[in-house]
Amino acid sequence: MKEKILKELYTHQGKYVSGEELSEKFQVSRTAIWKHMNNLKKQGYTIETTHKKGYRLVETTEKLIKEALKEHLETEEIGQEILCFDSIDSTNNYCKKIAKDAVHGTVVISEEQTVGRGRLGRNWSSPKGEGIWMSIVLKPSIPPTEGMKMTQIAAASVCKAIREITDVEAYIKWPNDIVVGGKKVCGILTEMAGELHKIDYLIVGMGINVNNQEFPEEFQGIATSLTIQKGKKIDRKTLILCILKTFEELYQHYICQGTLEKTLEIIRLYSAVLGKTIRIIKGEEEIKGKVLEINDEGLLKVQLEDGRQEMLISGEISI
Ligand code: BT5
Repeated sequence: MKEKILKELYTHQGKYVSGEELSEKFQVSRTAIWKHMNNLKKQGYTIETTHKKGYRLVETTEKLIKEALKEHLETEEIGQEILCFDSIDSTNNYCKKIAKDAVHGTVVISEEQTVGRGRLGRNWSSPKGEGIWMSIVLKPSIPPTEGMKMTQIAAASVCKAIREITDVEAYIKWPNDIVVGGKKVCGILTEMAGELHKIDYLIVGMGINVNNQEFPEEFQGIATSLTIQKGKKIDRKTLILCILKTFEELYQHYICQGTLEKTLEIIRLYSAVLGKTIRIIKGEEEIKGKVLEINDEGLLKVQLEDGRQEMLISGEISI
């Protein structure tokens, strides 16, 4: 019911809808409508109420609304189903729960995550309303060994979209970070379920610091946000729409052509590591190497200090 009322308010595009009209349409009492409105307000929606005219949804940049996203979506498969939450443990966790029955391309977004996750069980700070905490369910017919290419497609789309929408000079720190001025503005977490030769589904989670003004002490010095870089607020909706559109273009190119060519063009152009000397962290051990290339499979070719060359498939590096 809450969803239906919200949709009705949204389709009136900022104009008033009377309680009577709503109660007739949905066959519930006006008191029930009033209670639903109060609940929506508690969830953060700005709904103006006047005695004579009824209710009006004020669209603000403060809150992501499914209908508003869907109205401007320019994709065929990614985001045909969108679920927006006020608070959730983790959008990746939620995707896992629904993945079996979810349609390919389902997008889950939450205003906050209470247990946002990074790789290897690390924590991902996801404060309310400040970032884009979003996951996509994918069901491609590709072998599991190719699954990690989705991280590259996601990284390329987020980086390109940030540049297009905000003009912030974002770079890709292989394999799963987007950085600005050496600090992390986005992290990507790709998870996979399936058998040895077949993927059941993939979940690509993106955490983007958009309007954060500050960070917990532990992340100061390593994290930044688009607002901090740009000096003004960024509209999350516009950025999400651009990310989904770019993701779909790169994804479809990869699925149809079987190559990462388009993605790699972006990854190489905006690489934060190509040609640089990096530290490769392998458990307790740390070795230095110079990045020679990102090959056609998206692997990192590194020249180690002892003269050997190594191909990194994924993992932990620092610049
Ligand atoms: C990542 O892991 O960078 C992947 C982050 C993925 C988050 C998204 S949000 C939507 C979806 N749902 C989830 O639950 N997760 C995904 P990793 O490379 O392991 O980096 C984690 C490290 O980044 C932490 O150990 C912190 O040091 C740092 N960190 C945590 N929160 C941060 C933030 N908001 N901004 C920048 N750095 C952060």
